[in-house]
Amino acid sequence: MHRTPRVRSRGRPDRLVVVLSDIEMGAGGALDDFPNSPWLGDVLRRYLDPRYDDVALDLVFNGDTFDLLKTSHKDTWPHHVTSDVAVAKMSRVAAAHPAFFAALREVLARRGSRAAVHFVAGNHDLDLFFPEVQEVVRGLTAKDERVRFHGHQFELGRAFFEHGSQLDPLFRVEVDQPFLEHKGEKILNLAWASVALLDVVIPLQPLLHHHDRLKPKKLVLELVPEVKELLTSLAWSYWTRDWWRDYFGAKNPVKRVNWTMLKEVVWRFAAMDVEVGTQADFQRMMTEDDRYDLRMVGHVHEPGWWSFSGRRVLRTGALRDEFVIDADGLVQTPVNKTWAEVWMSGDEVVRAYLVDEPSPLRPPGTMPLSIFDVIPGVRALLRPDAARLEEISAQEEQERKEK
Ligand SMILES: [Mn+2]
Repeated sequence: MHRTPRVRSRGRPDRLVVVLSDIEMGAGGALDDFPNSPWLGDVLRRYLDPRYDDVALDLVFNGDTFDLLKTSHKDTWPHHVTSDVAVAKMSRVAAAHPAFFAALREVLARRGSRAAVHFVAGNHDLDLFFPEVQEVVRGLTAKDERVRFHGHQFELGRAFFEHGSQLDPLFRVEVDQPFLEHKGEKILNLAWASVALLDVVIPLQPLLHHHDRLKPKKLVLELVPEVKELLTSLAWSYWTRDWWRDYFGAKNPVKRVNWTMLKEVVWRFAAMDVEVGTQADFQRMMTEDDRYDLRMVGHVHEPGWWSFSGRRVLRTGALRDEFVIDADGLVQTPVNKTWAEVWMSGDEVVRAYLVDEPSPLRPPGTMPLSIFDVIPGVRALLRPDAARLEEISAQEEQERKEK
């Protein structure tokens, strides 16, 4: 095909795309990883400033906006998520975050057709695939085409948006099959790792919710080894339940789950640095594919920037609350919040960058002052043979390596 040579130009921006990920709004209280939706509402309202008046505004919530995975339903964490269960969880989260929805309504009302809100599903809010859940969100924002649900990914011109969990082997789900049929009901097709988390780790939330917010993970486990012991023993007793392997064996014969994989999932919650398991090959993506000048991802809760010949991957950090502890575990420093601003002109990405801001403090009484307060609670749950189980699993791993 003959193509005319030309120089592609990037004109004056006519669109601002604001990208936020991993907000993980929960159902309120101490267990909620993001109790600051009034702060988020203020951030969103900044884009009502007159200096943005002559560009279109797109707010992109790039996955894990709502922490529906960790939101309980009737005091349990069901892994058969029907639309009724999903709607009930979504309604609980919405009730705890009126300021978020009020800000979206205000932005949409004041900007009219020159604003759009995009939701990408992440591994914590796959429930957004249910049309019934989308209706709940539309009911709180706008019941028109300005509020869009894109599933796992979407593109605006030469910019591509995805949460990032589909790049993570542990949390990848079937792209074309968000639902399963189970006993005549439509249920969410969760990744096996999510099911394992629901069964093993998430029920520990009342005890360990705050430790899930601490970084670096390895240091947390060195300082509070009882947590590692507890997770290992719970994972092991889960693993040795035969029905579990039967269930997943039948459902997914290709990807066999083994003990090491299960342990990785469980530890990732509290014991591993997320990067270890989830480093996607952004460099290769940019080298091999010239369709996009910008790819936006989130998911691993660590802001990042990769580039290759004018193409870029930007990774937004978590907006949910996280804390860095010092070497003695006595000082907790809130991690800054990062999101992205992308300026576009038609299909072209003109410029893109990360915004970095100090985190607001959690409301009084919603976090422990000391990370060591949990030790008696964790000890009470420890099985006496936990140390022995740790030995067995170390042995098993050794044998596997020698094979
Ligand atoms: Mn995620």
